[in-house]
Amino acid sequence: MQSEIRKELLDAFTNAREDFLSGQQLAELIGCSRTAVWKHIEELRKEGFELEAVRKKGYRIIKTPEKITADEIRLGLTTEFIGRNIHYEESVESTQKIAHRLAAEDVPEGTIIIAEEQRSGKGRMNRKWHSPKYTGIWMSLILRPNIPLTKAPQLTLLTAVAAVQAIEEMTGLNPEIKWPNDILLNGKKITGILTELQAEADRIHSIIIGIGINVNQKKEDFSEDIQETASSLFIEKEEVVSRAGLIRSFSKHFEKLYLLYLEQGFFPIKILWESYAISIGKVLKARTLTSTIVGRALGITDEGVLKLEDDTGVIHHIYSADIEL
Ligand code: BT5
Repeated sequence: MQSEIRKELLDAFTNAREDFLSGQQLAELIGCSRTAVWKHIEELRKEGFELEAVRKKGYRIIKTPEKITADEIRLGLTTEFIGRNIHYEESVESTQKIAHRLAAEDVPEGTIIIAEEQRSGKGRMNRKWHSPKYTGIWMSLILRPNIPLTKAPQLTLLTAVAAVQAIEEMTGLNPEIKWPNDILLNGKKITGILTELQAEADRIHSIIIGIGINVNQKKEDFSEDIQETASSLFIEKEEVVSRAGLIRSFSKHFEKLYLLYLEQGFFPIKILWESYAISIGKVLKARTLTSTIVGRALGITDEGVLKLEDDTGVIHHIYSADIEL
């Protein structure tokens, strides 16, 4: 956990943008002593921030560290509650596991758990999610919406829209969504989403959304089994992308969509989702736990369920499946 002074210091630098802030100004803004300001500035330097200090002008931040730190995410974060409380770890089994524990401890809605590496990252249905160190965004987000259990999958779709918008904003690339939870660039998977619940019979206590984004991996960073099917923003853009910047952008887009969803329901999200979806209109193969259905994707229902029309004209509603294009 960061101290309140540190949080306010980073907010002050965020608001000042490129301007210098003097020790005196910072002390007044934060309501602490100049010595305390100086002490926190030294700590930021130790974390890898570079600060320029100019006599009679003060300080400004000119470079942020390579590793993601909670402080770096906070510098420039414009949200009200998504990403405001950050739990950061160097190496974990899975951020979902920590999120489940924290959710039960009643941390604030919008808390994010981020790790530099996951030793056993989780996909859906007990599959593995590769999460090598310092290369991607491995993060879980805790939400507490007042919605019925059956609507929880809509939040997976909402998350996919937020992730696409953040990737577009940060890279100019145009990813596409494959129902329900894959984000692809040039047909290769760059992002996966895993939605889990803590719930009683008819009431959601928390929704834990896991998001994995391949950011700066090179081809050889992927294990052999996924080298042909996975990609990263670095591979597609041929430039290193700021992970902290991407987390901030995701948080901003997510918060906007989530508030819209709570106010107006799924419909506006559905329109956006369909505008990014690759699968609509195409013939797909959906493997569910019990059967395989081939059909043309007509779209999603207002609940977020995939509609497939088979060649006899029967429309199937797919709640959960793996899709082959
Ligand atoms: C997903 O599962 O796509 C959900 C992934 C969610 C990961 C996040 S990271 C933060 C949070 N903490 C966790 O422990 N998990 C969440 P699924 O649709 O089942 O896809 C899994 C399949 O994708 C695997 O079986 C591989 O084939 C492939 N895969 C694994 N790692 C990948 C990667 N880094 N990039 C692309 N494909 C990958």
